[in-house]
Amino acid sequence: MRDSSDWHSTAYRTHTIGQVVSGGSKILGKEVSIAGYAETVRGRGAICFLMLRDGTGNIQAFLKKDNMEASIFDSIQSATRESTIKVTGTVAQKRPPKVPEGQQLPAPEYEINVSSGEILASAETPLPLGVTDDVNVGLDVRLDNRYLDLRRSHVNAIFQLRSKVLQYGREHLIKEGFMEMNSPKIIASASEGGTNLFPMMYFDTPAFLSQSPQLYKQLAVLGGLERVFEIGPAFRAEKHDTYRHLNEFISFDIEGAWMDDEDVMGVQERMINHIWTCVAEFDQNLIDIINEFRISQGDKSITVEIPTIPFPRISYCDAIEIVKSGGAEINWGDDIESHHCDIIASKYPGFHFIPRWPMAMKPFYIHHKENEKSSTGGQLSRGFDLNYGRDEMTSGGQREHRVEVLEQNLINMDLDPKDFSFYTDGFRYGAPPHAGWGLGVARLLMVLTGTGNVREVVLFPRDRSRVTP
Ligand code: AMO
Repeated sequence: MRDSSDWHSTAYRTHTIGQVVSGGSKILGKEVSIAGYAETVRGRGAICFLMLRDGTGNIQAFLKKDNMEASIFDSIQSATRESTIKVTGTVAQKRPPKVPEGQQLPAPEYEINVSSGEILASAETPLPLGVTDDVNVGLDVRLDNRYLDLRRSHVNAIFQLRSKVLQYGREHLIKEGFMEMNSPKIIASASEGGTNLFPMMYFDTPAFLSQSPQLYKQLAVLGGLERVFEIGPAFRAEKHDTYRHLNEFISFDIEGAWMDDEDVMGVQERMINHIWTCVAEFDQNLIDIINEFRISQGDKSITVEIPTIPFPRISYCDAIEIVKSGGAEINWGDDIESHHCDIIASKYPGFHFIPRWPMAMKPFYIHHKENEKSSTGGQLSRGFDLNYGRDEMTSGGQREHRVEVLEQNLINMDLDPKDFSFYTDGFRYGAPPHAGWGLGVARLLMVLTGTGNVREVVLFPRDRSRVTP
């Protein structure tokens, strides 16, 4: 049965349901095997209609007791919803619906006239949440049963879109000369501050889970891999319990030699523009599925508006003035918090960069030019954020490549250069000026899909109260 020259064909099916639905005219009358989840099982006596769904679509299978082994018919007829079933039969065209005279017939639909089948695994009842029927359950129940939640079409569409976003991002960076790398996730010292590390024992040595690939992507660039990117997990032992924080998240990072902050902001906006352009061109079907659900819930539908580039750049100093003129209290040197971002976003509603933060607010690895000061004399850095609405999507910047300044930065931030010698030593033998950024994948997807919580776009989120499934 398996046709090894066609990847659709496996041990359990000759065709996907999508192939039969869209290509039925080419295989009309042919015998096929399909497999999927039982959405509904209807019919009485010697006739049964089984609606089967796989990852590519759904189709009706028609079973007649006279046409098959009675015990198989009986087992399928009594199958519970979401049980997995394989059926074999011929492809038939469904009887076209009656339409008023003069009106065009809809495109032909196909079904399977079943001759044999098999229950692959029975589903227990009741289901903890509705898959095809719209039963309102809370996010916690959904996450506890993510494997079922994922079978709902709009949830499935979100994760297909997530995969596409990563694919388009990758494609774009490779086109711009970046190569993919992987950094260790077990590390010896903090890159993003020492308070939010998850400690662990690495045999007899204390170690931590990595907060970001920061120091390693820089070492790769120092070693001559001029343009690198990584899509990988980052772990933060933050006690936040918000819609945008997780304790494990996927960070999409780049680092490039001979580049400054403005260069990598350019990479970022071109990449986001490319992702949105591709989604608009190739993935409207997924957006439609998400919108169908949103509309059923009374939510506004989403449209993929391709952001124009360049994104606005609002320097930190200007951002502070905008926040002040919006009536909020803030001083130079303060963090720009969500309610401040709302004021900025009312003026700049799409993606916008906030470059040139005060050096004292940025990590030790960020570069500063000694002559770049605020009007009150505060030292500015080459660090930036990318924001959308009230949320930070990305942090990045040009990096400090002068080893003596780097060591002084560590001291200024009460860190011991000795703890970072594995990193600072990489700068002793000639270091190219370089820059990069780290983008929170879930936050970007929250924008694209219009969801209000990163947990909606992360398969198995890890937060303070959740470590399973
Ligand atoms: P930063 O710590 O700002 O910078 O992280 C980069 C981006 O990662 C996302 N992010 C998070 N997402 C979900 N939950 C969290 N707890 C969380 N923390 C951060 C955000 C954020 O903008 N090394 C630098 C990057 C660089 O300079 O290259 C860094 O990690 O979207």
